[in-house]
Amino acid sequence: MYNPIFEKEKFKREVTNNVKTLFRKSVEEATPQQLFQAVSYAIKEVIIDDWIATQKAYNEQDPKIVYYMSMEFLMGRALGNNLINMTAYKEVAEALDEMGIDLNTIEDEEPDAALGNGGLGRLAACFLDSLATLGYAAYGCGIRYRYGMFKQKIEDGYQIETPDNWLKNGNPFELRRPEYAREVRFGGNIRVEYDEVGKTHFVQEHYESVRAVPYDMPIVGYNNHMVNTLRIWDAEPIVDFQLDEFDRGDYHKAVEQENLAKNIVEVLYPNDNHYAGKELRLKQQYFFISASIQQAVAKYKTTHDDIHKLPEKVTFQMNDTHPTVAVAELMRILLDEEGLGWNEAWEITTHTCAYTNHTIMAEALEKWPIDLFSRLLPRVYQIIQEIDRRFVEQIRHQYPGDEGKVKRMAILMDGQVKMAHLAIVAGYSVNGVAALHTEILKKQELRDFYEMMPSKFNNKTNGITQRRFLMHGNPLLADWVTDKLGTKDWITDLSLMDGLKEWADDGEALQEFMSIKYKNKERLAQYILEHNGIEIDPRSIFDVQVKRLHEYKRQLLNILHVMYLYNQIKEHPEKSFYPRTFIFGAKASAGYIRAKQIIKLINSVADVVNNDRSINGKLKVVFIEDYRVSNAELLFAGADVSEQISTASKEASGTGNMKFMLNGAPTLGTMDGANVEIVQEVGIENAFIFGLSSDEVISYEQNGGYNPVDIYNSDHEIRRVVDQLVDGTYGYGNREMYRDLYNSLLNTKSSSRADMYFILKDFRAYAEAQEKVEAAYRDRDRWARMALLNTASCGKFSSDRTIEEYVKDIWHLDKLTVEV
Ligand code: B1H
Repeated sequence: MYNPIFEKEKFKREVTNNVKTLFRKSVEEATPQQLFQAVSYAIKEVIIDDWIATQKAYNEQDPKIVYYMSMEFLMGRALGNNLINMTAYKEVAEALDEMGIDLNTIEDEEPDAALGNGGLGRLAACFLDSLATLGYAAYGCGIRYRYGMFKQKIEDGYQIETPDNWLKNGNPFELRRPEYAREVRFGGNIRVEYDEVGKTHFVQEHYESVRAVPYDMPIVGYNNHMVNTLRIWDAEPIVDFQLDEFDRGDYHKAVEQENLAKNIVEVLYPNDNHYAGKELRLKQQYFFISASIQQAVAKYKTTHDDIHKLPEKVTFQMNDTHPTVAVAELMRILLDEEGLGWNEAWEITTHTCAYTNHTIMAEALEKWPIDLFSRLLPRVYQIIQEIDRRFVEQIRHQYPGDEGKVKRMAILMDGQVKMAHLAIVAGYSVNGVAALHTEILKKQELRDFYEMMPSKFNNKTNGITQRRFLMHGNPLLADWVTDKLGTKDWITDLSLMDGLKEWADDGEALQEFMSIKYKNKERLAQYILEHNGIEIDPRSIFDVQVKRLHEYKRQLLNILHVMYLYNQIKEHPEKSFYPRTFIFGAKASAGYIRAKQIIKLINSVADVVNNDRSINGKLKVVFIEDYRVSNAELLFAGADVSEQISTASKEASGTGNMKFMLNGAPTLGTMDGANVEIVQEVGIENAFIFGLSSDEVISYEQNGGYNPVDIYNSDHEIRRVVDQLVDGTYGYGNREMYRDLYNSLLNTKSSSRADMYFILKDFRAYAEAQEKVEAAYRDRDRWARMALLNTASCGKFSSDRTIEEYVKDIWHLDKLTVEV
């Protein structure tokens, strides 16, 4: 216990006092929500001291800073995580217990900060945790959405979206920083002026602007007094003073500006792996980027006078293409505000910005229509035109006569601004997020760019933080690991997990390991009973697929297989069948109709199967409502099997796969994304791998697909399952309900290609892999060994390792120490 506030009695007094001053109540009278607030403010008190000390260390040690630019930070809840990282969790739980307060209940009062969709946003959150823990100076830069990822309700089997009013009760951990507000300008036109010495000036006029006001959230490092900052921007209208000179007194414009401010940060776009080409989305992007870059440059200038040396102290990491306008915004500031010439500005920019690619899904590629882009960001667009002009010249110089290259590589082409091309041309680093993904980028998607600038390309396999996903999510296993390793050092050095392999053949240790799993399964079963009203048996195999709903992730393959198993059980009641519980959790983007049909199908199958008494509860299907970071922690801890069954080549990395592995659930998956590396670490005998390889998928795709009808015709069990989509079995007699899903599998006319994601092609292999799961699970010792070896082999997948690689190969940051 390092801080006097956790002198138990003092802390208790603090909580009591907070309840009193905030709510005029006593602890006994306060609601759980009020207690959550009171406790959080008491914790924030302590954090603030370290936060100040960290800022002081920044000022004194002048480290290089990484600005992690991201439209998404999927933070989840802060209270428990902060306590873990302050190494005060158990002490605080104890102190509260003495006051008659249950910490778990209090934690459940905190809304998830769901400022992200899925893997990409959660990765950003894990990275911040690791940066602070490892002692690197970093800011997360993003948007303070008024509404985060929507809340999912399931009504009659259908997904219903309701707004996520996460700020309703206020956010005790955030700090409003109006002193750092910035102005961000949109639209209007650019007037060119020449001054007395003949220098050109670009003056934006008739623009609309908003005031960007930062809110800071503390990012507590583990046991090191380091507190970094997640800076998320809110928008406020500039009403009274700053209408530009042409528009002063224009009431209409004032109202418009007020609306702009209100709309811009209103809501997170709920699309995962899909680009929403909406004007408002582009406004969001420029809004937070302009504010963040202005801020970063201003901060640099308070202590440095040579702007040319910016890259020595500042680096901007662009989390996918969403923040790529940063490139042009930095150029604008250097050219127009710092008065630099093009070449020196370009030199600085191309040593400051770096880009991470997170997907090869074509529908996720950001391409903005030029007319929209140039209307909204006229000066930024001019700069991009010049970047493009020079780049095309370079292509022509390097590949004379090859206009194909120009067409494929230009930033501006066919009336569009291609954000990935801009990011690659201006970035000093381009990285993929798993080995296979990076290879596919180099050989396929970005091949031309790789050929032209090979040294920019590198891989950084994703990782996850063990502080949240083991220590907080699975305290029983965390304590067991500490006990077995004889040290807590794995908390900041996950490679030490390797030492658990020593116990892989120790009967007693295996039993302990499995009894912890069993307790976590009971905890999960309890959650499911409370939230779904479904009773599940913790002795059954918990087979879990939780992730965003997307066709390429193939939840449809999973549920079709459940339908197949159900047929088997009905037809062969005499055959022994190990009881199984299939657990799904997934949000579908609001406009993604087919994804929503799959959710409905899963719920229909659940309805039929769970209510069929003739199968004696051998099979249960559960759809977890509102899958999110907080309930994910329970799901990883309680899973036996980790479903990672994307069509090979489509999942750039996956990070859920790593969270399951850490918690001792073997992977049932394809050779896709980071699964490949998981198998490398744990050994193929400790995973269940099936299906087409990425090379096979890509080769089919290049030849126009494959014919699923052959499989449908030749495999009657598959045919039966597919037919059940349209024979009323799961449509409550309605044969049309799943017609579109049926067509998507078989009918070339329904979509571009029949069975685009090779579901029928991989079905048999998947069913066989599932049989192997069952066989392996029946052998309790074998399974325990396998599960333990998964936990023991997960060392590589800590985001600490990932961040150290970013630091060494890309960012070159200095380590900081915080003295208190
Ligand atoms: C990932 C996205 C994504 N890749 C566009 N791409 C979005 C793309 O709102 N948008 O426009 C939102 C998200 N998300 C995920 O990133 C990959 O699918 C995972 O495989 C990967 O693990 C994760 C982190 O790298």
